[in-house]
Amino acid sequence: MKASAARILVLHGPNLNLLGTREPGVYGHTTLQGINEALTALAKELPVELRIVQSNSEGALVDAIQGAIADCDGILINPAAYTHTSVAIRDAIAATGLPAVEVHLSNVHAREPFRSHSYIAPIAVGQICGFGPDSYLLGLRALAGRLGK
Ligand code: CA2
Repeated sequence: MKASAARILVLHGPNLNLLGTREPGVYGHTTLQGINEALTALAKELPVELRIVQSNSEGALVDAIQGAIADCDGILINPAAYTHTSVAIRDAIAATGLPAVEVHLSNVHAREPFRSHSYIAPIAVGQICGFGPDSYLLGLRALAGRLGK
């Protein structure tokens, strides 16, 4: 019998809906839709199934993470600014018991000092940053590998 594909929740945090439309000097010209299309194409190849959510609200992100307990095998997350502030998102990911990979477009360690601290990294499988949209694709490959796909 053919094994079913791993299911991955992809989460984009606050302001990432603005990608490609504001501050291209920092975050590039690729839109969030472009990133999601690239992730969807890679997901077909691996193969894995994706559920993609973007929210500007911490509570909505926590709800989506809790929802993953029922029907996902892993989490790929760019928590955006909540990376540096949110114990709630960290606790929610830890509570799922699911492997999570943290990704960032920019190299958070080469920017303002406050961006070097992540509440998420200690409970993540790993952190990938600085490769622009490719951070997401590298993260998806890494997570799929961790899930045996
Ligand atoms: O580099 C990343 O992916 C970040 O997660 C992006 C966050 C930032 O707070 C993190 O330190 C690093 C900010 C996302 C804001 O996205 C925008 C996109 C276009 C215009 C304005 C903001």
